[in-house]
Amino acid sequence: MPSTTSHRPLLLPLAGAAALTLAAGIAAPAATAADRVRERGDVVRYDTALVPEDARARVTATYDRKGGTEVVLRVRGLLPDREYGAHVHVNACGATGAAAGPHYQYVVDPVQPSVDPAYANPENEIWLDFTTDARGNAVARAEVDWQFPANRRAGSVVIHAEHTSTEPGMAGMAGARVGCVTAPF
Ligand SMILES: [Cu+2]
Repeated sequence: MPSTTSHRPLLLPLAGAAALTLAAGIAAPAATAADRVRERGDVVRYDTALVPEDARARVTATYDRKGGTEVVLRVRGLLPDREYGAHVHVNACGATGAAAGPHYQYVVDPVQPSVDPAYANPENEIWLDFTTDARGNAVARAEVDWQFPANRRAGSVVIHAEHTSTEPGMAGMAGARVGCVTAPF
């Protein structure tokens, strides 16, 4: 099933009324202070038991003046009272969970796949684990003290079957990729 998320305009409030549309294949512009990126849409489903048909997600990234990034993930319509893992991944969502590529790392681990907690940690990656409420909804928020370089953006938020491990040798692992939301970071 193709991604049903749409690329919405990226608004640059400090650059006057300029609005840049992110088109496929065109690199995103450098984030500058107080930029904000929003994406809302259906979740691409890889596990239809863990991600019901009408699941929805919204991703907001805010780039602050101090060089930090805050990402908020809001999900609706997942299974109730359940733990999921979630991270920002390198590529946009695709037909399979693997298409999103590895976790986005600010400092890239020379050893891939990266399971070294020195690299696979929530300061160097963006982790958005959540536990749904009785209605299957949740909000996750992550803050890091860096921003995506203009020539190396991230592409998606992948939802996983389990919360994320921090154990050496398993760091960053969170079970199967069950869903994905493309986001124009
Ligand atoms: Cu992940």
